[in-house]
Amino acid sequence: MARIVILTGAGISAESGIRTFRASDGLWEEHRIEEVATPEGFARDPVLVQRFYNARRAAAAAAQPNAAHLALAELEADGRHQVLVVTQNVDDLHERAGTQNLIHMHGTLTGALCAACGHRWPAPQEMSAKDPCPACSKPATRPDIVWFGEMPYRMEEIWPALRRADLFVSIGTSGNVYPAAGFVADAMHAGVPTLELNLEPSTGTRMFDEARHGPATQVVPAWVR
Ligand code: BJW
Repeated sequence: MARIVILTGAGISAESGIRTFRASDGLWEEHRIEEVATPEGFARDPVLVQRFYNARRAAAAAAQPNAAHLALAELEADGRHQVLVVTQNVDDLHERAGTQNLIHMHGTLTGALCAACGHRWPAPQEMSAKDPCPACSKPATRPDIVWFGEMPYRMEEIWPALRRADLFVSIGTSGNVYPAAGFVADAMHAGVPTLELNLEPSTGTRMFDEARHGPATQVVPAWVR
């Protein structure tokens, strides 16, 4: 059974109405993503950062999976391939579409994390940095999100899966943020064939064996079927 590792980014959720990071101005209320998505940004202005994630949590809850999310769930469900979806996205549209073998390498909006003791629990719709941790009671609640400078989750599972894959597919990601941006090179060095499905050529597009460009809701179902 062919093993397929699929990396997804913000572009796969764009047609569900969730904004990408680097489109147009790449700003949120005049703040660059690097300002609101860092531990330093959180230490500087926790109220602003919680507002950013509260708004994103509300947007994700109101969104629905689109034809691209559904096509990937079908690919896994038909049982002909062993599919692993590694998403950089913090929305839950893959799981709501039915994908089961899924890694959220940058965390999830539905999770809360205690910055003091590391305890994790389901996030309330509206979170505040003053919320006490249910385990240690310290007012150190933060979103369970991987910020710049932090180690993405489950890399020890992702890298071996990538190296032993029969195909690596990258969908809807600009190829600007590491380590995910390096997956195509990692796959290439392991002799794994690579395919890019993106609206436009990504930063690393020339490294892929094949690239198909267009909206995810068209190119992903067309590739799957
Ligand atoms: C469509 C479409 C449609 C639109 N259909 N397509 C210098 C050099 C190299 C690395 C570094 C460096 N300085 C610092 C670093 C490391 C840093 C990094 O990469 N920085 C870069 C900015 C240079 N990385 C980190 O800090 C990471 N940690 C780390 O490296 O730890 C150390 C380590 C060492 C060794 C091994 C492993 C680790 C952590 C990165 C955390 C990223 N966090 C964010 C925010 C948090 C999550 C959140 O709030 O949502 O994650 S940043 C943001 O970018 C978010 C995304 O997941 C991530 C990627 O963005 P993505 O998904 O690619 O979105 P866009 O908007 O960029 O692109 C969308 C694409 O879709 C575009 O191409 C469109 O064309 C396309 N598109 N509509 C199809 N309809």
